[in-house]
Amino acid sequence: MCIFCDIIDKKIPSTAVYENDDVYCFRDINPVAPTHVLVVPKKHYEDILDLASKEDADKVLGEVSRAISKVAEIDNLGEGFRVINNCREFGGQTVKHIHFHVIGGLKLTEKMI
Ligand code: DGP
Repeated sequence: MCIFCDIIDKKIPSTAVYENDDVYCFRDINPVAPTHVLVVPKKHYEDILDLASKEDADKVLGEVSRAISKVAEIDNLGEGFRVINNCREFGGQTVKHIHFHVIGGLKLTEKMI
């Protein structure tokens, strides 16, 4: 059972921002900024290392980058934003279905790395 697969299948409600055949983008349940959207490939990959080992990695990452651009357009993030992918336990990943946090809507001052 995967909570993001259930969200993608609309078994669990979410607030959609953008969707196409390959990705689903919805608002994070615990937003840390005015925009906090999760960009999620519809096909299940556990994390970025799992995806990288698959043949369709290039296509999926291309779709992710285009979806991020759509989200930025929809939420007026032209001045900038941050994209975060947490990978596995030490990266702080809690949901084991690859996803990219798009965070923005204010000036992000804290440099984490
Ligand atoms: P991560 O820690 O990188 O695995 O981020 C998982 C994110 O998923 C976290 O910011 C909260 C969000 N999240 C978890 N469950 C749900 C849910 O049921 N709905 C929505 N919209 N977001 C969720």
